Amino acid sequence: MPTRRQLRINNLLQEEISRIIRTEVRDPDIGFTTITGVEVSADLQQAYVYTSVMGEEAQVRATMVALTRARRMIRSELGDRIQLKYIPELIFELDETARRAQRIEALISKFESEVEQEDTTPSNEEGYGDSVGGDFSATIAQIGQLLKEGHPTAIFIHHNPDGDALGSGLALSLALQQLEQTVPVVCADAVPHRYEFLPATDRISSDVPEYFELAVVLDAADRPQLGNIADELQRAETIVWIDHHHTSQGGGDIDYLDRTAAATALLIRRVINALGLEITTDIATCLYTALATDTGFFTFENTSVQALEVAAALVKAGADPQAIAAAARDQHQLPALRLQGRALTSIASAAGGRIIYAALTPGDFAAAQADPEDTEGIIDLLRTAAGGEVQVLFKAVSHNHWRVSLRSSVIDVATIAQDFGGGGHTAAAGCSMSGSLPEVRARMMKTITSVLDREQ
Ligand SMILES: [Mn+2]
Repeated sequence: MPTRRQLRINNLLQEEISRIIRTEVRDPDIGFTTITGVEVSADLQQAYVYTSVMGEEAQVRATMVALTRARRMIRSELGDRIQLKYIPELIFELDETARRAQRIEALISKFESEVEQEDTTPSNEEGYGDSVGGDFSATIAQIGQLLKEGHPTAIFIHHNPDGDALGSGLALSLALQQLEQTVPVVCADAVPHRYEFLPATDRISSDVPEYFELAVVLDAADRPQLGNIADELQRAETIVWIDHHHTSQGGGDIDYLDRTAAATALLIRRVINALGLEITTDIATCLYTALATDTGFFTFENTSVQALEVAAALVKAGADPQAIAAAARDQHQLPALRLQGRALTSIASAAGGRIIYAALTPGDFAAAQADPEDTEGIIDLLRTAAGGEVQVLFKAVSHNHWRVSLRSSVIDVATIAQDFGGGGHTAAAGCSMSGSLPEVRARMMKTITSVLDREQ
């Protein structure tokens, strides 16, 4: 496996060479070209530049010849742009695998767009990694390459896992099984009851494998979100980080962060498609569950046309919307229902009714015989209070420690959560706070009120 330094140089070279080919090399022989990866030798003397070219055989060959012709010019251009003592010799290699995958993806995309009659607007979710948030095709190809190499791999998802974390993790693990890889999904916390219907949940465990080389982190904005298994990540030789959170920092050797995507599942689907793997019924079920739960079953403001189009494609692939909603949304354990009752009893308002909040104390959890996972969905009940612009739920971790969930369709709650060391999305965020309930509540209300005042 390449060292981190090599990986970093590979990334840098890939980025710059792509840019130079796009903007500096003006050779009509060069067709539609994607640099899918760069591999620098251990002594940094040579770099293999894997290139995928769209088009017919003759066009591909002409492009490769033209690139080889241009390599001296590209190399000297690199010398001006990057800080390296020695710019490696460039060796352009045709990447047939990526080309095949691209062709498959193009076919799938064409098929889907025909079926769905989406014509004039280029669909962002259907293409080979293209997206509203930017062009990720090179990153996706690089991740695909790494996954194909078959290193012992572990998938890490965030603690207190939701439908997107679980569905994305299981979908990727199930897809890699088609490459004869057995990849566990590690999570600090257990699978909530409502997600036990998902296929292959026996792959999820809090036991981090003794040995793994590659770690794929999903749906987590930063390392602390992994909970008490975060430190285990250091044992990986290479980390791939895939996430869609607004506040996502990444932190992998390769980061694939599309902050415009409705769910991490959309990114995973692109990776699976790029690998040319099949979206089986089980994989479709996982991805649909992830997408549905992260969009509030297609009612939140992140419910884009793309999200709905992908949902339709997943239903075609075998996902059952009715069964998934019945299991993941409409089933509640009694402790969760009791906890909802307690939260609703505590409901109050501030800032003239613009802030709606509720709290669950350690006593509430004990009386309801409920766990932290039973709080899921309670914040959405608060959102049904008429006149509310911001919703806040305080959930006791202990007497002096609180997890705070924030929602708003009026102000950016991610920024507020960040003020308290948390994060999330503009409309949905969370943080942790220490102190007695009256203390943390007063601090939070003061912050939100000042933001609301500024809005006016
Ligand atoms: Mn998510």
